[in-house]
Amino acid sequence: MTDPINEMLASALKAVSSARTSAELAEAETEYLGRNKGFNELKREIAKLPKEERPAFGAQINRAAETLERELSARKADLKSGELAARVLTETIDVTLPAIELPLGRLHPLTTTTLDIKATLGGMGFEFVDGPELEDYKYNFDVLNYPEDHPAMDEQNSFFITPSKLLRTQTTALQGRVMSVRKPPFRIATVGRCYRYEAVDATHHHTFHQVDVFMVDEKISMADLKGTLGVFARKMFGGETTVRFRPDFFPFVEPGVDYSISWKMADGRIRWLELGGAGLIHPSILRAHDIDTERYSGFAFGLGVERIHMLRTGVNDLRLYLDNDLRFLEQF
Ligand code: FA5
Repeated sequence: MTDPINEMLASALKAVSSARTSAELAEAETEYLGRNKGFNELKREIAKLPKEERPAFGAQINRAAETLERELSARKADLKSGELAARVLTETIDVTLPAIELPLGRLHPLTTTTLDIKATLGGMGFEFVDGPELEDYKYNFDVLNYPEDHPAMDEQNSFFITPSKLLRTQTTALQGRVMSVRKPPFRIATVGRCYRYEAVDATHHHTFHQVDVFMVDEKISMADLKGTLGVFARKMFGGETTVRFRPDFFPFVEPGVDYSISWKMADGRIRWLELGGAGLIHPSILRAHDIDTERYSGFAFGLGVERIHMLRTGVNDLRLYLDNDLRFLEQF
């Protein structure tokens, strides 16, 4: 009497042992263990058998299929390691070939300047807070005491997105945001991108970066402002730098000043270079945020990040920072 199960197992094992590649082995596996094929096809015969013979027949099929699976996986491992060894022999790498040189990136000069600013002011106890570049008119102008149509706004023609939303023209816009959620004392600094609708030239861009620094505490005076600016300037520009104030107007400070730093030129002469604006925070701004002006006062100063880098390195055109010309960027 023929034994279909053992016959199938015998031919399956033969196919397994004679398979010479993983692909041939996979074919044999499908042939004998695939759905509706080989042993699975044989299982359909169970239903045709007398009831009492069915369990034994089923069990025999399962045992045969298990035997085949064991052989298959052993042969699979054999073939794989053989194929790997063959690949290792045929695929050689010439390690003496020159490598493909990958260009190495570096930080943008404005990024390194920003990191320097952060390290310096952070070390002086200022906490960095970010404000949105798409700012509310309210924070950019209203709460900073700009009356509508005030001439001070002419210098800060803005890119409006809606009548009440604009690209911020100054990082000073953060002041109102901070004061609406914090109570003094606080020392805050922020640095980021600003935008103005400008006629672009070597010292003005439509897109540039500013730092703003402000603190509110008891008994803050112009002396604190000058002392803080002096420490900041010496850390950023060197040990002998001094700071000079001249009266200026910004609607959010009283008194307001612009400040310059002394710059020793190659021939030893001192030049004064203007850096930015500063002053004592206008009491009306503090009052608008329920800060008791009998007890608290504050200072604020702001400056351009590009200007800092230009002074330190002698770059004479700030448009270069946004040109993304590697010949410029690779110098830093
Ligand atoms: C202001 O923006 C005030 N918010 C500064 C301030 C802060 C005053 C706190 C008082 C208290 P001003 O418009 O001068 O001031 O700009 C400050 C600095 O930002 C400038 O000195 C300059 O370095 C830089 N800056 C302004 N506009 C541009 C521009 N279009 N392109 C490049 N840098 C600019």
